[in-house]
This record gives sequence, C-alpha cells and structure tokens, in this order.
Amino acid sequence: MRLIALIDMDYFFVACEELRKPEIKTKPVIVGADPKKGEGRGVVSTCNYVARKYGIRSAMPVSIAYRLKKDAIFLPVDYDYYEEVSKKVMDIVKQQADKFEQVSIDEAFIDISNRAKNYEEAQELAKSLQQEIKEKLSLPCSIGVSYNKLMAKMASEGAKPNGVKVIREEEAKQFLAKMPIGELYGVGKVMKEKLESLSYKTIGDLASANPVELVQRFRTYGAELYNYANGRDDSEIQENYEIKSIGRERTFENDTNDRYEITKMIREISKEVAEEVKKSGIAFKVVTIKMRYSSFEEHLKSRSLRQRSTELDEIVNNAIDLFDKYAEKGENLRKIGVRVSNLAKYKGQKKMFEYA
Ligand code: TTP
Ligand code: MG
Repeated sequence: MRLIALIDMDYFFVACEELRKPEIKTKPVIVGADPKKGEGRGVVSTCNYVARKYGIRSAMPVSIAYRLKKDAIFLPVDYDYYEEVSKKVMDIVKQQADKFEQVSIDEAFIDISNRAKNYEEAQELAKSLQQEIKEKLSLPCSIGVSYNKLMAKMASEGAKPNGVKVIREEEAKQFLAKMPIGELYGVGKVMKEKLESLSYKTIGDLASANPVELVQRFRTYGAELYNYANGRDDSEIQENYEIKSIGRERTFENDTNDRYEITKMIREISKEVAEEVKKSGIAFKVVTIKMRYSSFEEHLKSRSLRQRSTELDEIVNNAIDLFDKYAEKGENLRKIGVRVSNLAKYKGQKKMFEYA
C-alpha cells in the first residue's frame, strides 16, 4: 500500500528567528517588508501564531499588519539564514524516507511505503519524525499522512499547527466534500473566483461535476481539478528536483546600439523571466545579462544580490545597470539575454491552476 507524508514547518521564517532570539517567542512577530510606520509598501512573508491572533497573515500588505498591531516585532527577511536551517531540517527528514522530494524551503514529501505497512505505522513514523525535529532543532512542524501527495498535503493543512493528521483512502471524499473550493490544492485566487462563478462552491460540488464540461472549460487542468476534487493523484515523489536557472534571450530585428530600444527589450524579456520565476515559486540570487554583438562576440555579466528575490524590478534594474556598465558603447548588439540563477524554492505550487 502506498503511504506518503508531507512535512510542513510551522510559521517557518519566524520560527527560525525565534531560534536565535528566544526572547521574542511570546510576542507577535512578523517577518517581511519594512512597515515604515504604516507607509511601507511590501508584504508580510509570515508571522507567528501570536501575531495571527490579531488577524495578521502571510502575503498581507505590511501596512495593514502594522495597523492591526503597531507594537508587533517586525523583522526583515533573512533568506540565507532560513535556508541554512531548512537544510538541517531536510537532512533529518531524508533519513526517514524511501523517497524524498523537497517542494519549498519548508516543505517536503516523503514516500514511506516500505517503512510502514499501514496507516497506524505511518502515523507512528510521522510522530517520531516530528519529535526528532523538535528535539534536534527546537522547531515545530505539521505532518500529513495519506495515500497520495495531494491528500498528504490536504492532511498537513488540517494538522497545523504542530500536529500529525492521517487521512485514509476511504475517508478522503468525505473529508474533502464540505471544504470551500479555495482550499483545494492547486486552486489559487483567480481559479477560485472562476469556479465559484460557475457555482462550484465546495470541493464536493466539483467532485460531482461533469468532467467533460470541466475539460471543455479548462482543458487538461479541468481533468486534473476533477481528479483532485475526488482525492485522486498518481504523481510520484520526484527526487532531486532541480532547475539551475531561468532565462530568455532575443535577437533584434536589426542589430542596434540604441539604448532606448535595448532597454525596452531588456524590460520585455525580464517580464517573461519574472513570470516564470513566479510560476515556479522560486527565488533567485544572481542576475546575468548576455550581450552578443554583430561580430558574434559574446559577453556575460552577472551580479549577485544581497538577498534572494522574486521581483521583476530586481531583474530589470540589475539587467539595465549591467548593460549600462559593461556594454561596449557604440558596438551594435545582435542579441540580448536575461537570466536568473542560484535559485531556491520558497513556495509550494499552490497556485498552479492560476495559469490555466
Ligand atoms: P508556509 O508553509 O505557507 O507558511 P508558514 O510556514 O509560515 O506557516 P504555516 O505554519 O501555516 O505553515 O510558507 C513557508 C515560508 O515561506 C514562510 O515561513 C514564509 C514564506 N512565504 C512567503 O514568503 N510568502 C508567502 O506568501 C507565503 C505563504 C510564505
Ligand atoms: Mg509552513
């Protein structure tokens, strides 16, 4: 029998901060953009459960978080540190797995079918893994256990915080039926609204829909949605999932040294790169531009950012800066490319239907 677990760390970025600043543990803590006394423009990356009591949530504008709790502790994102902690967590998790797939900085699927014979044994394994992470690293996590990745993920949501939840195959449909459609794995905000406007309000509504209609409407996503709503997911644990870089390049219609035209092209291709970055839920540390001249000579210039980013502006500004600094002035360019690398996953693919 197939047994899959999803380990998801609780309020991860803040939990990491609490490790090195234990005195903040009992206070509302937010990691994210600088609130600048309510004028800040960025968002909350995450917050601890004390802060969640005031209604503060991930992805909320930090200005609103500030309004909800002015004297909360606001800390900047220190991605490199969280990644160090994440490596330690994942090293422990890997040891308990037949197969291991890290899906974001704080989440991993493991296949435990050869280590547990049934749901009871799988639950014991999950509890002891949770205990081991707590003892060795003083970090809380939640673990979902089920018969496929989809349901393990759904179970982990139900296990939060600091719990272990098992969903047996025979319980799955009932577990899903009453849940709002937005809770289904893979359904983001846009898809949620689309589905609701078609009167699919609960996962159960979708589970009993006509699959042919869903496919007509949403192509292959329709079939996947239907399967998910019914608790079906055959996808395997993908070991060593890794993309090394994301980039685009384009050849000019006519070779050019016109700064306006070149920076316009840089903006265009950066936008495509940023879209792909968002879609894959990764953050990058290095921005590179490639300049190929009419002579076919090729120059690559890179810049390493102080912190990992997911932002279009960071790509565009650095790419244009690199161009201004390093381009051979007066030489015609034949082709230009923009690439980001030194990537790390920071989010699961909860929004994969957003792009349907
Ligand atoms: P999550 O596992 O979604 O959130 P969490 O670990 O903070 O909280 P929970 O207890 O509910 O699991 O995301 C993991 C980390 O990814 C999170 O600590 C911060 C980061 N993150 C963002 O930067 N932006 C976001 O919108 C989300 C959801 C997470
Ligand atoms: Mg988490």
